[in-house]
Amino acid sequence: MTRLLTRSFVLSSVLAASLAGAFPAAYADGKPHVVILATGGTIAGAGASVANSATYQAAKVPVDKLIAGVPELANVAEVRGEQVFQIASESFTNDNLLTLGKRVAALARQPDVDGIVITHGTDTLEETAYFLNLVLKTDKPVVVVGSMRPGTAMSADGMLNLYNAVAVAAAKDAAGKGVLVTMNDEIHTGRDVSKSVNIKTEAFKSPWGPLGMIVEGKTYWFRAPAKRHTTGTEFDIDKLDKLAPVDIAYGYGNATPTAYRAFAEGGARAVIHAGTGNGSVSSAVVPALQELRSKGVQIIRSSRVVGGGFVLRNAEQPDDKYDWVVAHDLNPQKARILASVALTKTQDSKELQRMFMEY
Ligand code: DAS
Repeated sequence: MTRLLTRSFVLSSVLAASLAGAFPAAYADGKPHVVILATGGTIAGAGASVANSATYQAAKVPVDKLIAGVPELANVAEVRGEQVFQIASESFTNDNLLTLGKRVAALARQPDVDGIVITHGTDTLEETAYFLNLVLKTDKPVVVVGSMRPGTAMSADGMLNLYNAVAVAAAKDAAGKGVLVTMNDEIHTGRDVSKSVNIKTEAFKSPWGPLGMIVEGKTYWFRAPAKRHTTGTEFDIDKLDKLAPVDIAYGYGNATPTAYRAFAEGGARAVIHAGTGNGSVSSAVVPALQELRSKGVQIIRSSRVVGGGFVLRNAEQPDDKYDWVVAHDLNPQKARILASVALTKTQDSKELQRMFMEY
Protein backbone atom coordinates (compact mmCIF):
# COMPACT_ATOMS: atom_id res chain seq x y z
CA MET A 1 0.00 0.00 0.00
CA THR A 2 2.82 2.38 0.94
CA ARG A 3 4.54 1.54 -2.33
CA LEU A 4 1.42 2.45 -4.27
CA LEU A 5 0.97 5.65 -2.26
CA THR A 6 4.60 6.64 -2.75
CA ARG A 7 4.48 6.18 -6.49
CA SER A 8 1.07 7.78 -6.86
CA PHE A 9 2.22 10.78 -4.79
CA VAL A 10 5.25 11.35 -6.97
CA LEU A 11 3.37 10.87 -10.23
CA SER A 12 0.32 12.87 -9.20
CA SER A 13 2.34 15.86 -8.02
CA VAL A 14 4.32 15.87 -11.26
CA LEU A 15 1.15 15.44 -13.32
CA ALA A 16 -0.75 18.11 -11.38
CA ALA A 17 1.99 20.66 -11.72
CA SER A 18 2.61 19.96 -15.37
CA LEU A 19 -1.13 20.33 -16.05
CA ALA A 20 -1.07 23.60 -14.13
CA GLY A 21 1.85 24.74 -16.32
CA ALA A 22 2.90 27.24 -13.66
CA PHE A 23 2.89 27.72 -9.93
CA PRO A 24 -0.43 28.46 -8.10
CA ALA A 25 -1.76 32.04 -8.21
CA ALA A 26 -0.76 32.38 -4.57
CA TYR A 27 2.74 32.38 -5.92
CA ALA A 28 2.97 36.15 -5.70
CA ASP A 29 6.28 37.95 -6.04
CA GLY A 30 7.96 39.27 -2.92
CA LYS A 31 9.59 35.91 -2.27
CA PRO A 32 13.32 35.45 -2.93
CA HIS A 33 14.03 34.64 -6.57
CA VAL A 34 15.97 31.38 -6.97
CA VAL A 35 17.19 29.96 -10.26
CA ILE A 36 17.76 26.21 -10.51
CA LEU A 37 20.47 25.19 -12.99
CA ALA A 38 20.12 21.49 -13.81
CA THR A 39 23.08 19.45 -15.00
CA GLY A 40 21.83 15.82 -14.70
CA GLY A 41 22.82 13.11 -12.24
CA THR A 42 20.76 10.82 -10.04
CA ILE A 43 18.55 13.66 -8.83
CA ALA A 44 17.34 13.61 -12.44
CA GLY A 45 17.46 9.83 -12.57
CA ALA A 46 14.75 7.24 -13.19
CA GLY A 47 14.63 3.57 -12.28
CA ALA A 48 12.44 0.75 -13.58
CA SER A 49 10.69 0.20 -10.25
CA VAL A 50 10.29 1.72 -6.80
CA ALA A 51 12.59 -1.02 -5.54
CA ASN A 52 15.46 0.28 -7.73
CA SER A 53 17.24 2.61 -5.34
CA ALA A 54 20.66 1.91 -6.86
CA THR A 55 19.91 0.58 -10.35
CA TYR A 56 18.62 3.39 -12.58
CA GLN A 57 19.54 5.73 -15.38
CA ALA A 58 20.97 9.09 -14.30
CA ALA A 59 20.31 12.34 -16.17
CA LYS A 60 16.82 11.63 -17.53
CA VAL A 61 14.31 13.99 -15.86
CA PRO A 62 14.31 17.61 -17.14
CA VAL A 63 14.48 20.58 -14.80
CA ASP A 64 10.85 21.63 -15.22
CA LYS A 65 9.73 18.18 -14.06
CA LEU A 66 12.13 18.32 -11.10
CA ILE A 67 10.55 21.62 -10.07
CA ALA A 68 7.00 20.40 -10.73
CA GLY A 69 7.72 17.36 -8.58
CA VAL A 70 8.19 19.60 -5.52
CA PRO A 71 5.33 22.17 -5.59
CA GLU A 72 6.29 23.18 -2.03
CA LEU A 73 9.27 25.04 -3.51
CA ALA A 74 6.77 27.86 -4.13
CA ASN A 75 6.42 28.28 -0.37
CA VAL A 76 10.06 29.29 0.03
CA ALA A 77 10.99 31.09 -3.19
CA GLU A 78 9.96 32.11 -6.66
CA VAL A 79 11.76 29.44 -8.65
CA ARG A 80 12.60 29.02 -12.29
CA GLY A 81 14.80 26.46 -13.98
CA GLU A 82 17.41 26.19 -16.75
CA GLN A 83 18.78 22.96 -18.20
CA VAL A 84 22.53 23.62 -18.56
CA PHE A 85 23.49 19.97 -19.22
CA GLN A 86 21.84 16.57 -18.87
CA ILE A 87 24.81 14.34 -18.01
CA ALA A 88 26.03 11.95 -15.36
CA SER A 89 28.64 13.91 -13.45
CA GLU A 90 31.43 11.32 -13.78
CA SER A 91 31.57 12.62 -17.35
CA PHE A 92 32.04 16.29 -16.38
CA THR A 93 34.90 18.02 -18.17
CA ASN A 94 36.86 21.21 -17.47
CA ASP A 95 34.82 22.87 -20.23
CA ASN A 96 31.59 21.85 -18.45
CA LEU A 97 32.94 23.51 -15.29
CA LEU A 98 33.72 26.72 -17.17
CA THR A 99 30.34 26.80 -18.94
CA LEU A 100 28.45 26.22 -15.70
CA GLY A 101 30.57 28.72 -13.76
CA LYS A 102 30.06 31.46 -16.35
CA ARG A 103 26.28 30.90 -16.32
CA VAL A 104 26.17 31.07 -12.52
CA ALA A 105 28.25 34.26 -12.55
CA ALA A 106 25.98 35.88 -15.14
CA LEU A 107 22.85 35.03 -13.13
CA ALA A 108 24.45 36.21 -9.88
CA ARG A 109 25.00 39.63 -11.47
CA GLN A 110 21.26 39.94 -12.20
CA PRO A 111 19.54 42.10 -9.54
CA ASP A 112 16.38 39.97 -9.80
CA VAL A 113 18.25 36.77 -8.81
CA ASP A 114 18.69 36.23 -5.05
CA GLY A 115 20.13 32.72 -5.01
CA ILE A 116 21.16 29.90 -7.31
CA VAL A 117 20.76 26.12 -6.95
CA ILE A 118 22.69 23.67 -9.11
CA THR A 119 21.33 20.11 -9.38
CA HIS A 120 24.25 17.81 -10.09
CA GLY A 121 25.34 14.20 -10.09
CA THR A 122 26.92 13.16 -6.81
CA ASP A 123 30.05 11.56 -8.29
CA THR A 124 31.92 14.81 -9.00
CA LEU A 125 29.63 17.20 -7.12
CA GLU A 126 32.45 17.97 -4.67
CA GLU A 127 34.76 19.03 -7.53
CA THR A 128 32.24 21.38 -9.10
CA ALA A 129 31.34 22.89 -5.73
CA TYR A 130 35.01 23.54 -4.90
CA PHE A 131 35.68 24.97 -8.36
CA LEU A 132 32.79 27.42 -8.03
CA ASN A 133 33.92 28.28 -4.49
CA LEU A 134 37.26 29.37 -5.98
CA VAL A 135 36.12 31.37 -9.00
CA LEU A 136 32.67 32.94 -8.41
CA LYS A 137 32.65 36.66 -7.57
CA THR A 138 29.38 36.80 -5.66
CA ASP A 139 28.21 36.74 -2.06
CA LYS A 140 24.77 35.46 -3.10
CA PRO A 141 24.01 31.91 -1.96
CA VAL A 142 25.03 29.29 -4.53
CA VAL A 143 23.97 25.80 -3.46
CA VAL A 144 24.92 22.54 -5.17
CA VAL A 145 22.64 19.55 -4.56
CA GLY A 146 22.25 15.97 -5.70
CA SER A 147 20.61 12.80 -4.56
CA MET A 148 21.69 9.25 -3.87
CA ARG A 149 18.41 7.67 -5.07
CA PRO A 150 16.36 8.42 -8.20
CA GLY A 151 12.98 10.10 -7.71
CA THR A 152 11.23 6.88 -8.75
CA ALA A 153 12.59 4.90 -5.76
CA MET A 154 11.05 4.29 -2.37
CA SER A 155 12.34 6.86 0.15
CA ALA A 156 13.90 8.89 -2.62
CA ASP A 157 16.03 11.71 -1.17
CA GLY A 158 15.97 14.09 -4.13
CA MET A 159 12.75 15.94 -3.34
CA LEU A 160 13.75 16.97 0.18
CA ASN A 161 17.36 17.63 -0.91
CA LEU A 162 16.04 19.99 -3.61
CA TYR A 163 13.59 21.67 -1.23
CA ASN A 164 16.41 22.16 1.29
CA ALA A 165 18.76 23.54 -1.37
CA VAL A 166 16.18 26.11 -2.51
CA ALA A 167 15.46 27.07 1.11
CA VAL A 168 19.19 27.64 1.73
CA ALA A 169 19.58 29.58 -1.53
CA ALA A 170 16.64 31.77 -0.44
CA ALA A 171 18.04 32.31 3.07
CA LYS A 172 19.64 35.72 3.70
CA ASP A 173 21.95 34.17 6.31
CA ALA A 174 23.43 31.84 3.66
CA ALA A 175 25.01 34.82 1.86
CA GLY A 176 28.76 35.32 2.04
CA LYS A 177 29.50 31.74 3.14
CA GLY A 178 30.90 30.62 -0.20
CA VAL A 179 29.48 27.86 -2.35
CA LEU A 180 27.40 25.46 -0.27
CA VAL A 181 26.31 21.84 -0.65
CA THR A 182 23.08 20.59 0.92
CA MET A 183 22.66 16.84 1.22
CA ASN A 184 20.81 14.75 3.80
CA ASP A 185 19.65 17.79 5.89
CA GLU A 186 23.24 19.09 6.27
CA ILE A 187 24.81 22.27 4.85
CA HIS A 188 28.47 21.82 3.88
CA THR A 189 31.06 24.17 2.43
CA GLY A 190 31.88 23.23 -1.14
CA ARG A 191 35.54 23.32 -0.12
CA ASP A 192 35.49 20.56 2.48
CA VAL A 193 32.68 18.20 1.49
CA SER A 194 33.24 14.97 -0.40
CA LYS A 195 31.24 11.90 -1.32
CA SER A 196 32.48 9.49 1.34
CA VAL A 197 29.96 6.63 0.97
CA ASN A 198 28.98 5.45 -2.48
CA ILE A 199 25.53 3.99 -1.85
CA LYS A 200 23.79 5.53 1.19
CA THR A 201 21.73 8.74 1.47
CA GLU A 202 24.12 9.87 4.21
CA ALA A 203 26.95 9.96 1.68
CA PHE A 204 28.48 13.43 1.93
CA LYS A 205 30.92 14.23 4.73
CA SER A 206 33.23 17.15 5.55
CA PRO A 207 36.36 16.15 7.51
CA TRP A 208 35.96 19.26 9.66
CA GLY A 209 32.17 18.88 9.91
CA PRO A 210 29.22 20.55 8.17
CA LEU A 211 28.65 24.30 8.49
CA GLY A 212 25.09 23.71 9.67
CA MET A 213 21.75 22.06 9.05
CA ILE A 214 18.59 22.82 7.12
CA VAL A 215 15.46 21.54 8.84
CA GLU A 216 11.89 22.22 7.66
CA GLY A 217 13.14 25.03 5.46
CA LYS A 218 15.11 26.82 8.22
CA THR A 219 18.90 27.16 8.36
CA TYR A 220 20.89 26.45 11.54
CA TRP A 221 24.58 27.47 11.44
CA PHE A 222 27.32 26.12 13.75
CA ARG A 223 30.54 27.24 12.03
CA ALA A 224 31.86 29.41 9.21
CA PRO A 225 34.33 28.66 6.38
CA ALA A 226 37.98 29.23 7.36
CA LYS A 227 39.53 29.40 3.89
CA ARG A 228 39.33 32.08 1.13
CA HIS A 229 36.33 31.75 -1.16
CA THR A 230 34.28 33.55 -3.85
CA THR A 231 34.70 37.32 -3.53
CA GLY A 232 37.78 36.73 -1.33
CA THR A 233 39.82 34.84 -3.91
CA GLU A 234 42.30 35.94 -6.58
CA PHE A 235 40.57 33.83 -9.24
CA ASP A 236 37.74 35.02 -11.46
CA ILE A 237 35.52 32.83 -13.68
CA ASP A 238 35.06 35.70 -16.11
CA LYS A 239 38.81 35.79 -16.75
CA LEU A 240 39.07 32.01 -17.23
CA ASP A 241 38.70 30.40 -20.66
CA LYS A 242 40.75 27.26 -20.10
CA LEU A 243 41.84 25.23 -17.09
CA ALA A 244 45.30 23.67 -16.86
CA PRO A 245 45.40 19.92 -17.52
CA VAL A 246 46.15 18.15 -14.23
CA ASP A 247 45.96 14.40 -13.54
CA ILE A 248 45.99 12.18 -10.46
CA ALA A 249 48.07 9.05 -9.83
CA TYR A 250 47.41 6.75 -6.91
CA GLY A 251 50.09 5.59 -4.48
CA TYR A 252 50.02 1.91 -3.36
CA GLY A 253 52.33 -1.04 -2.71
CA ASN A 254 54.36 -2.11 -5.76
CA ALA A 255 53.72 1.27 -7.43
CA THR A 256 55.57 2.16 -10.63
CA PRO A 257 56.31 5.53 -12.35
CA THR A 258 54.39 4.55 -15.50
CA ALA A 259 51.22 6.57 -14.86
CA TYR A 260 53.08 9.76 -13.85
CA ARG A 261 55.23 9.66 -17.00
CA ALA A 262 52.20 8.95 -19.17
CA PHE A 263 50.29 11.89 -17.70
CA ALA A 264 53.24 14.20 -18.35
CA GLU A 265 53.54 12.92 -21.92
CA GLY A 266 49.81 13.56 -22.27
CA GLY A 267 50.36 17.23 -21.42
CA ALA A 268 49.65 17.36 -17.69
CA ARG A 269 51.08 20.57 -16.20
CA ALA A 270 50.87 19.03 -12.73
CA VAL A 271 50.44 15.53 -11.36
CA ILE A 272 48.61 15.04 -8.06
CA HIS A 273 50.18 12.17 -6.15
CA ALA A 274 47.39 10.52 -4.13
CA GLY A 275 49.91 9.10 -1.73
CA THR A 276 49.69 6.52 1.02
CA GLY A 277 49.61 7.91 4.55
CA ASN A 278 51.02 11.41 4.80
CA GLY A 279 51.35 11.68 1.02
CA SER A 280 54.26 9.23 0.99
CA VAL A 281 55.98 8.40 -2.32
CA SER A 282 57.41 4.95 -3.11
CA SER A 283 61.21 4.92 -3.58
CA ALA A 284 60.47 3.35 -6.98
CA VAL A 285 58.60 6.50 -8.01
CA VAL A 286 60.66 9.37 -6.50
CA PRO A 287 63.28 9.53 -9.31
CA ALA A 288 60.59 9.80 -11.98
CA LEU A 289 58.89 12.65 -10.09
CA GLN A 290 62.20 14.48 -9.76
CA GLU A 291 62.71 14.06 -13.50
CA LEU A 292 59.21 15.38 -14.28
CA ARG A 293 59.77 18.35 -11.95
CA SER A 294 63.01 19.16 -13.76
CA LYS A 295 60.97 19.26 -16.98
CA GLY A 296 58.54 21.80 -15.51
CA VAL A 297 55.76 19.52 -14.34
CA GLN A 298 54.50 20.45 -10.87
CA ILE A 299 54.38 17.60 -8.35
CA ILE A 300 51.67 17.96 -5.70
CA ARG A 301 51.53 15.51 -2.83
CA SER A 302 48.04 14.72 -1.56
CA SER A 303 46.91 11.65 0.37
CA ARG A 304 44.62 8.74 -0.47
CA VAL A 305 43.77 8.78 3.26
CA VAL A 306 40.82 11.13 3.68
CA GLY A 307 38.65 12.12 6.58
CA GLY A 308 40.43 14.59 8.80
CA GLY A 309 44.17 15.05 8.40
CA PHE A 310 46.57 16.91 6.14
CA VAL A 311 49.85 16.33 4.29
CA LEU A 312 52.69 18.00 6.16
CA ARG A 313 55.38 19.69 4.05
CA ASN A 314 58.90 18.18 4.38
CA ALA A 315 57.64 15.37 6.64
CA GLU A 316 57.50 12.24 4.48
CA GLN A 317 59.44 13.81 1.60
CA PRO A 318 62.01 16.69 1.32
CA ASP A 319 59.58 18.95 -0.53
CA ASP A 320 61.85 21.99 -0.27
CA LYS A 321 64.74 20.05 -1.81
CA TYR A 322 62.60 18.50 -4.58
CA ASP A 323 60.60 21.73 -5.17
CA TRP A 324 57.33 19.85 -4.68
CA VAL A 325 54.00 21.17 -3.34
CA VAL A 326 51.80 19.63 -0.65
CA ALA A 327 47.99 19.69 -0.99
CA HIS A 328 47.50 20.30 2.77
CA ASP A 329 44.08 18.80 3.68
CA LEU A 330 42.63 18.72 0.16
CA ASN A 331 41.78 15.27 -1.16
CA PRO A 332 43.34 14.35 -4.52
CA GLN A 333 40.31 15.32 -6.62
CA LYS A 334 40.02 18.72 -4.95
CA ALA A 335 43.76 19.25 -5.24
CA ARG A 336 43.34 18.70 -8.98
CA ILE A 337 40.68 21.42 -9.13
CA LEU A 338 42.80 23.97 -7.29
CA ALA A 339 45.90 23.14 -9.34
CA SER A 340 43.98 23.42 -12.64
CA VAL A 341 42.82 26.93 -11.63
CA ALA A 342 46.03 28.06 -9.91
CA LEU A 343 48.22 27.12 -12.90
CA THR A 344 46.29 29.61 -15.01
CA LYS A 345 47.85 32.28 -12.77
CA THR A 346 51.31 31.05 -11.82
CA GLN A 347 53.96 28.44 -12.63
CA ASP A 348 55.88 29.22 -9.44
CA SER A 349 55.80 26.30 -6.97
CA LYS A 350 56.13 28.64 -3.95
CA GLU A 351 53.10 30.59 -5.14
CA LEU A 352 51.26 27.31 -5.68
CA GLN A 353 52.11 26.25 -2.13
CA ARG A 354 50.73 29.55 -0.80
CA MET A 355 47.49 28.90 -2.66
CA PHE A 356 47.20 25.38 -1.30
CA MET A 357 47.51 26.76 2.22
CA GLU A 358 44.97 29.56 1.65
CA TYR A 359 42.18 27.97 -0.40
N1 DAS B 1 26.46 8.73 -11.97
C1 DAS B 1 26.20 9.57 -10.83
C2 DAS B 1 26.44 11.02 -11.20
O1 DAS B 1 25.86 11.49 -12.17
C3 DAS B 1 24.81 9.45 -10.37
C4 DAS B 1 24.62 10.27 -9.12
O2 DAS B 1 24.90 9.74 -8.05
O3 DAS B 1 24.20 11.43 -9.20
O4 DAS B 1 27.21 11.67 -10.47
